[in-house]
Amino acid sequence: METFPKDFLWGAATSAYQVEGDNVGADWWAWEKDTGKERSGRACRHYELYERDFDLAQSLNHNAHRFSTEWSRIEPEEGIFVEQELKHYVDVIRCLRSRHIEPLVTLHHFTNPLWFARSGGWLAKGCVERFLQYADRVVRALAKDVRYWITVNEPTIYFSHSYLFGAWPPQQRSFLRMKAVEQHLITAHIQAYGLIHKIYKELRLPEPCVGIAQYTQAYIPCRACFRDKMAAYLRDKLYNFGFLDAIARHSAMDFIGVNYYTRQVVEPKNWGLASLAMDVCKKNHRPAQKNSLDWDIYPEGLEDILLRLKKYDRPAIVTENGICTDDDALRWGYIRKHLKHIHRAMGQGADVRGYLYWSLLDNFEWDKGFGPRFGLVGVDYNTYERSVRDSAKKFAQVCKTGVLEDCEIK
Ligand code: GCO
Repeated sequence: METFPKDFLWGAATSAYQVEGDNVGADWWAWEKDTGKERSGRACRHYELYERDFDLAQSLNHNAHRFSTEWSRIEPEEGIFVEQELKHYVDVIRCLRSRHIEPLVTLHHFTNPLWFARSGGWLAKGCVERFLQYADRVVRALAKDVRYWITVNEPTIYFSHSYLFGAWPPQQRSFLRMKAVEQHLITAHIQAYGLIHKIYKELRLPEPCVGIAQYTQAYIPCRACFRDKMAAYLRDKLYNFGFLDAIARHSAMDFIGVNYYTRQVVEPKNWGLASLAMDVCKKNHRPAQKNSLDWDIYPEGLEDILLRLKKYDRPAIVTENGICTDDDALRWGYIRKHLKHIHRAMGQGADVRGYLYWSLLDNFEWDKGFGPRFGLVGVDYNTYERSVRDSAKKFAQVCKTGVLEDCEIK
């Protein structure tokens, strides 16, 4: 039996574009249309249904909820801020607070306004200033009721998918452009960190907690050979810790948001840079249970990551951990195993303050569309009816008591 601290944050996470619906001003909206990708459309209609969704979160004993503000709603044209949309997010936060749920707000979760993308996006000169102008308006509007801010969600996933792999808009395939975007995102975070603290001081509010949500995964050498071990070491250093090291050098983080799902079994075909950076084992030498996107389930990797994050001497919050599956018993097993490994890490000195399951709702899984179902709460995309899964009810018991009972798990 594992017991978590009384003040542990328990809940779930979403992102605006994936759940709200009708984010017509975003770069993703145009990209889906132009490329014939599955459309996000009305998503889960969370923009209209958020009160009912937060009633469900409250009924599931969540005391925290992470969501993002949609930049393209708030600033549909450069310099034009829509008060009504800022008011919407004020209402969202009031709704959470009235249900005793702590809001954790993400400013950038993969999507950009179309005007920003057309002005060169995160490659353009002035991109950081544009982001800071948006951040300034949002933080000033919401500061009174928000303690936790996440400036950028998974910067490494964003710049690799959008500027190196060419998988996401603007579908660039350039190492140098990716590095330029990485640098702009590092600068944007550092300056947003300072801006948020300045605003709270101006408004005479208690200090906020500002960080990023860092995508992490376990890199496991497929064979005990030097090449596989070297590649796994390099990916871990660059992909898991590179961005964090950069912002830590500027002391620009009050906590570390940790997103963790899976592992990567590393097996470079040759000594080429691309092979060392990206090749994985495709022969299933290390079989494991998997989610519906074929990602290995590897909870021990989260324990290792949390222990190695101690070097930053900052508290961690697991800001995303979840499984897309049609087998809800597997979902509960996934949650339990990861909570067990978080607790083991805490027992070895990791300062973990919370766990937010990805996701509260089934939602739009980017270029994978609506197929993968991550939600504690299922969504019927025809009727928008919600259905609370058994795993959500089991997790609710842990959220209520802070105790993870021993039990048979899949
Ligand atoms: C991410 C994003 C989420 C995803 C989730 C499942 O981590 O990629 O934060 O938007 O939907 O991780 O892939």
